[in-house]
Amino acid sequence: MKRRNFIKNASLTGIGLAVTTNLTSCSEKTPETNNIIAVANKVSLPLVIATWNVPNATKKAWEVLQTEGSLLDALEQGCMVEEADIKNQSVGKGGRPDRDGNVTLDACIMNTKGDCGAVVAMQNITHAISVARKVMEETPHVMLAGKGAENFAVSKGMKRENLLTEASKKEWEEWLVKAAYKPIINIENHDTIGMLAIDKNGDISGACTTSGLAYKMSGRVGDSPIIGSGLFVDNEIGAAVATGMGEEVVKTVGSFLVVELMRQGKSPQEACEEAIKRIVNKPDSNHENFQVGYIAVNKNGETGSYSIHKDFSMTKYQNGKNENKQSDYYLKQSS
Ligand code: SD4
Repeated sequence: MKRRNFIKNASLTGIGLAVTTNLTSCSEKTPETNNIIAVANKVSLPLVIATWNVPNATKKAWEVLQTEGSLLDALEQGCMVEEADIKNQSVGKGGRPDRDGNVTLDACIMNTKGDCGAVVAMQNITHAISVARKVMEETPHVMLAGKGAENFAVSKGMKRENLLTEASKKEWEEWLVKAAYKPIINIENHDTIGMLAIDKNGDISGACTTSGLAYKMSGRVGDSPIIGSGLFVDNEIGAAVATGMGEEVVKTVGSFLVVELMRQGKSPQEACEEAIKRIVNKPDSNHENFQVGYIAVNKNGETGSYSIHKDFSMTKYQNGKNENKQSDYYLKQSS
C-alpha cells in the first residue's frame, strides 16, 4: 500500500498512526523501500476544545478524562460548569430570556458510536446537557422538547429552578422598551459552549449547550441541539461544533459539513474555513450582520477554528494547561 493511502486508511479506520495512547511518534514500513519512516505526530491526549473563552469548563473536562472518567462524563461536567455560572448569560441558569421573558435551553450530546440525545426549548432545569445525555441513554428517542423535556428531567430527579436571574431580567426589561430583535455580534462571548473531547485512546465525543439567541421568539430553536448543525461527531474522522447565528448554521448543516470535509481530506482548519465560506457565499448573504464560528478536531488530534467576524476564540486544554486562541476570520480579508 502506498504510504499516503496507508495514512489515509489508518486515520479513517481509527487504527495506528495518530490515535494510540499519548502518541508521540510511530512508524510504518513501506513496501517500496522497506524503510522505517518515522511519522512524527506530537499530539498529547486527552485533549479538550471548546468555543469561546471557557477555561474552567475545559479544565474540568480534561481533569475528568485524566482521572479515568468517560468522555461523556467529561463533556457533561465541563458543560455543567458554564450552565451553573449565572454570570454567563448565554447558557443555563442566568441565560438571557426569549422576548416573553422565559429562559429556554437547547442542548445535545453525541458519543463515539454516533448515538445522540437532545433537548430543545426546555425551561426551569439548569443542566440541559445532563438531560440531553439522559435522553440518549435512558429513552428510545433522540430529542425531547419543551414541557416533555422538563417533565422527563424532573422524573430523573432534577430540580425545577427559576433560571431568570435579576441581571438578565433587568436587561430584558430594558430591551422591551424598543423590543427590536437585532442579535448583537459576539454577545455570547465567553458563554455558550460547544465542547469536543478526545480521550487517551483517541476516541471522540462532543456536546453543546445554550440558552440560544437573546430575545428570540417564543418557541424558537437554534442550531445547538440539532445533530449535524450545532454538533456532529464521527469517531472515525473527527468532530465539529458551531456557535453564533443558529439559523445560518442550520441552513448549511454546518457541523456535519465540517466533518464531511475532513473525511475528504481537509484539515480541521480548512474544513471550518470552507463551511464558513458556504454561509457567506450564499446568494443575498448578509453575513456582515451576524456571527458564526466553528471549531473542529480530527482523529489525529489536530484542531481548527474559524468565524465570519473577529473576536471568536477557542479554548484548548492539553498537557495540563489551557490556551485561549483567537480564531482567524473571514472578514479579515476586507478589513
Ligand atoms: C443559537 N447558536 O441558538 C446558538 C447561539 C449561540 O453563542 O451559539 N450563541 O443560535
